[in-house]
Amino acid sequence: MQIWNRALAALALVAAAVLASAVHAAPAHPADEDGYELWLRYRPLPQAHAPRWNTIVFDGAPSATVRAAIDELRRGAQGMTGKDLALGTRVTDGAVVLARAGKLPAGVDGAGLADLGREGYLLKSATVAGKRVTVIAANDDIGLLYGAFGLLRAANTGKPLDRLDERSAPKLQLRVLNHWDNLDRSVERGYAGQSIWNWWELPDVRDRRYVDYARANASLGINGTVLNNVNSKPEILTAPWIAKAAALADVLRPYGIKVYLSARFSTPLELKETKTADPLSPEVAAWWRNKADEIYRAIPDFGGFLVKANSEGQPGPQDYHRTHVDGANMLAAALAPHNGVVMWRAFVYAAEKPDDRAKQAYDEFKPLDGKFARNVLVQVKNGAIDFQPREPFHPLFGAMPATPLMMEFQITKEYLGFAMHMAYLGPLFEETLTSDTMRQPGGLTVAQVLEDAAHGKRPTGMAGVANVGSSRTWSGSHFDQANWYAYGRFAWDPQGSARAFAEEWATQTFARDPKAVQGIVDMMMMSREAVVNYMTPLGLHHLMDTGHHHGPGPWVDNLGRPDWNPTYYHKADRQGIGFDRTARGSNALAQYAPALAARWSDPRTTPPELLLWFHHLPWDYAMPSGRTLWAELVGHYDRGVAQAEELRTRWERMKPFVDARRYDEVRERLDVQVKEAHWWRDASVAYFQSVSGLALPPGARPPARSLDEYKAIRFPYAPGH
Ligand code: BDP
Repeated sequence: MQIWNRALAALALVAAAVLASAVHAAPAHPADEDGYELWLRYRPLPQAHAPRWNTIVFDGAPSATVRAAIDELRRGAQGMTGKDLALGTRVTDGAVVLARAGKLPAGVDGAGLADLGREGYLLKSATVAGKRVTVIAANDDIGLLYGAFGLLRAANTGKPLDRLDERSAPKLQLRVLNHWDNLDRSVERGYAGQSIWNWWELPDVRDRRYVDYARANASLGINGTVLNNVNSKPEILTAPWIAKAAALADVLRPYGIKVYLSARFSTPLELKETKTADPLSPEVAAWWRNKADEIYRAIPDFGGFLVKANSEGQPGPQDYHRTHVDGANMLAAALAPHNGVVMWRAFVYAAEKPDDRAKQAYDEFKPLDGKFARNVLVQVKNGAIDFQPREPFHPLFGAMPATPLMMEFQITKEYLGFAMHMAYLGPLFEETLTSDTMRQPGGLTVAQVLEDAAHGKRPTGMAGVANVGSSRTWSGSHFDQANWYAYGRFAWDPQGSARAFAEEWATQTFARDPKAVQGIVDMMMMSREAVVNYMTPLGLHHLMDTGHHHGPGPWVDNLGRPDWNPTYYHKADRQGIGFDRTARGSNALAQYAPALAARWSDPRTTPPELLLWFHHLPWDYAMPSGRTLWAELVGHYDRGVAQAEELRTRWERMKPFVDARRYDEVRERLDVQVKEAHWWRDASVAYFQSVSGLALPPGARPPARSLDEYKAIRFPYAPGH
C-alpha cells in the first residue's frame, strides 16, 4: 500500500533525524511530505514515549476487520518504533492483546464493556500472568478496529501508554459522509479534484486508494458513506451502477463502513419502468420494493437511501400532492425488511413562496413530527439557510421530539473560501452542537437532541458533506484535512471539543513539538472567525457571488429567484441593514423556543454575531462598543483582514517545525487568503457605503478599487459548480 511504502522509505531518514534530535536539542528539518498520509503518518517517537509493544495477540481466526486492525497496529508500530510486531497467541511482555468480550485474558477487568455496544472499546494497561500488556477489548470486531486506531492515536499524541484506561463508544449510530459526487466524476461543491470514485473503471478496477479512504474514516469512526450527489440521477439505481456500488461496499466493509445511495424520487418514472412516481401508487411502491431487494442481493449490508425531494427543482412527493411523510415512508417500507434507513432531507424552500426562506423547512416539517416510519431520519442542515460561515442553529432541532433528526454539516467549504482559505470548522460544529435550544427546563443542546432521538429508541446520526477528492492531499489543502478529522470526531462524540480535536490532528499531522502544536492549533482556532469577519460579520449571510459562491456579491439582485439574491438577505438601504425576523418582520424567531425567541427579539439581548440575522437596524444604531453599527461593520471587515494577515505571520513562525513542501503549500494559500480577505472587505465596504451614503468611519482605509470594478469580476470556470 502506498502509505506503507512511503512510511518505510521515509523511516530510515526520519528515524535517524529523530535519534539525532534526541541527542542534540536542535531538531533536524523534517523531510518533505505531500499530505497523502493524512493524520495516519506514524512518525518515529522519541525513545521515552515510544510504545514497548512487541507482539499482537489474538485468539482465533481473524476476520477481515480484525486483520485490518492487526495491519494497522503493525503499520503504526513500524512507523513509531521501527519494530515489526509479530502475530502470536501467547501473552508476552509488551503484547497488544485484541480480545472480544468473553475472551478477555484472566485478570483483565472488563467492567463496563457490555454497555459499550458493538462499536465501543476499552483500552487498558494490565498485567497478565506477570506480563505487562496492553488490552484492546470490544464486543465486536469493529470495536477492536476502532480500539486499534484509538491506541495508535494515544501513542501518536503522547498519552502515557503504561497507564491506559480508556473507554469509548460512539454517541450517534450513523456517522456518515455525504459525497456530492456525480456519475461523470465531477463533484458538486468539490474543491479537491475529481471524485475519488472512479466510476468508469468500477467495478472491475478497485483503486487501492479506496482502502486508504476506508482506513482514514475508520480511524475516526465514520461508518457510512453516501456515494453520490443529493442531486441524483436515475442511472445510479440501475444494474451496472449497483454493481459499481457493490464493489466499493466490498472494499469498505471490513472497515465498518456501509454504503448508501442518494435516490432520485422520480427514478422509476424516468427509467420508464412505471407510469408515475406517485408514492401512493401501488405500482411505484412495488417498483421500489423490488429495487431494494435487487440492491440487497448485491450489497447485503446496504445502508439505505438519502433523498433530496422537492428542493431546488428536485422531484418529490409534492409533485403528486403528497407529503414528505408519504414519500419517505414509501421508501422506508421498501428498505425495512432489510434494516435499511431513509435519510430524508429537510433542506426545502420554494421560490413561489413569498415567505422568508429561513422559515420554510420548519413550516413544512414541524407538522409532520411523529408521522415518519421508524426507519426514517430527517436530515437537517446546521442552520436554516445554507452552510453559511455563521448561522444560528436550525429551529427544527428540539422542535420535532418524536422524530429522529440527523445533523447535516458541510465539510467542503462552499461558502468559506473553498480549499483556498484556512477555516477550521471545529468551532463552527461545536458552536452548533452546544447551542441550547431551550426546549427543556434546564436546557437541551443540539447535541442532546441528536443523541436522544425519540428517547433512544430510533436511529441517531450525523452527516457531513465530504471534502474528499482525487487530490493528493485528499481535501484540496493540508488544513482542510482537519475538517474531515474534526467532523468524524464530533460524529463519534457530539459533545467533544474543537480545540482538543485540533490538538490531536495537528500533533498527528504536523509535529509533536508542543510549541508547534500550540502555534498551529491557535491558528486553526482563529481561522473560522477571520472568515466570518471578512465575509459575513454581525449575522450577515449569503453575500457570496452568484452560482459558484466565490467572492463577494452583495450587490447581486437580478437572479431568477429572489431568495438567491444577496440583497434579499442583507436588505441594506439608505436607512439601515439586516433581515428583520422579529414579529415585526418575517417572525422566523417564533420558530424557536419562546424563551429564546424572547431573548433574540430584542437587539440588545441578541448576541452581536447574530444581530443582522434577526434585526434590521439603522446605520447609526449604537452598538455595545459605543460605536455606530456602520463603524462596527467596517471594523469587523478590517479585523477579518488583520486576522488573515495574522494567520500568515503565525504560519511563518511554524517554518522550523514543518517540512518545506507542506510549509510552502500552506503559505501559498495563505497569500491568496490575505489577498481575498482584502477583496472581500473592500468590495463589501464599497457596496454598503454606496447604499448607506455614509462617509467611511474615521481612520478607515478607502477601498482599493471602485465598486464598478468589483462588480465586473467574473469567474466562468470556478470549480464545484
Ligand atoms: C447548496 C448548494 C447546492 C446543493 C444544495 C443542497 O449550493 O449545490 O445542491 O445546497 O444541499 O448549498 O442540496
